[in-house]
Amino acid sequence: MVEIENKNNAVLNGKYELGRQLGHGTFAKVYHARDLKTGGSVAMKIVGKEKVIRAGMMEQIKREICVMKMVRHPNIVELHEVMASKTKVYFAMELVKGGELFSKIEKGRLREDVARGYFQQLISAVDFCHSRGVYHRDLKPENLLLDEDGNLKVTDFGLSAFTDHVWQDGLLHTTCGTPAYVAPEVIGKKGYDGEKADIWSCGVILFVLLAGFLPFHDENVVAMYRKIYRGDFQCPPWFSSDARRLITKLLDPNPDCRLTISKIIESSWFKKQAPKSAMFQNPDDVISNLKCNETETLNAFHIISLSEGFDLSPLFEEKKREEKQEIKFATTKPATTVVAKIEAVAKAMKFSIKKSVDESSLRLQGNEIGRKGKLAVTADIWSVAPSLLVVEVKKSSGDTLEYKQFCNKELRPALKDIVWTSSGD
Ligand code: ISQ
Repeated sequence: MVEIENKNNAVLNGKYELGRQLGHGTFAKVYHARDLKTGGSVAMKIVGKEKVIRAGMMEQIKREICVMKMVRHPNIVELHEVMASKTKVYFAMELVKGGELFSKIEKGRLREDVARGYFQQLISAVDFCHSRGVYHRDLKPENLLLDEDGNLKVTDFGLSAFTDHVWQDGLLHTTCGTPAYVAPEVIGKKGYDGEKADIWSCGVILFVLLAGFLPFHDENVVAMYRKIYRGDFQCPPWFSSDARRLITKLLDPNPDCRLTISKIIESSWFKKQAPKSAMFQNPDDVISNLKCNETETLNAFHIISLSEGFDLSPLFEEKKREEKQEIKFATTKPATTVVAKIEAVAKAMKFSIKKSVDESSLRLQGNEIGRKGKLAVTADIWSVAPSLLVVEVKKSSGDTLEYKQFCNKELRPALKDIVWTSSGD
């Protein structure tokens, strides 16, 4: 095999013509390549050989690569061929053209149904590989790609020895700077079960899809490790109770108590039908990114501010709240009263209503086609203290002006009586 040093149009093994670079990690680079015989395109991953020695793992990794060369699954990037020179290993893989799933998250968290669609595809891929004795051990955003139809494709299954985490000297080096997706027992290096470690990473991925930020984060890496070890994270208020329950069981620091794949598949959150839209890239999939201080659970400051009535958020949030066009208020009334009030408005306006099973979320949709299609509005209700609920109403589709009119003329007057104010006005 002739050594290739990143030269465009260089021919590899007389078979693949290398093109432009698609991406890179610290040790691996991925290039576009053309199969000279078929004319087809592939993604060529090139890894330096000296980086891949992982104590005691080589035989298993070789076996896993053999399996990956033989199997096909719609949510797994196909491994066509593995070649090696004296110093490098070359993986010819299916070319996936839709980019990384996580470039979507940079724009904002995903709607719960859209996140579910991706998570179902992720679990399908993970289950398929696990049932064949192949583990990923390094599931993270860079490994989740989208094809042209918006389907999820997991890459690097069975290639954990070729990733950026290198164990050569017995220590875990996370050269990409964050162990954010790595299970506590992997960090602890006590010897771990690849299946359980992958499930943990799936839990982190699901959290990020739904939240738009990491469950375990700290500027200080030691503090982040501590949070991972303790399973110390908080779900933001917009997570449904089913999603919360599932994530809490996935991010159990004790691998023996962590949910198995069959239990994930049985869970009520997972089982809900994925809508067609989950399969397509659609700007409505993304809920605008919120800054860190807004994404946290409400603090005393927020509650005091809410106690002044409609929409009086802390000063530093005022502009953003105006931009988001949301209604947010606190109420001491029970959730059934809030739901009944919102339902009454929807019925009077001939809007259709969909409620989550636990009635913590309502989606109202107008039946008239407005300037930007039908107006759809979501109301989320959650408890912040005993007998204190927060209600958040947002436009999910349609025209902003029509939404504002709906809020000001219909919704606000109907909710006025249940808004809690500390002054009692
Ligand atoms: C396939 N297609 C595009 C990019 C890729 C990156 C890594 C692995 C496989 C890939």
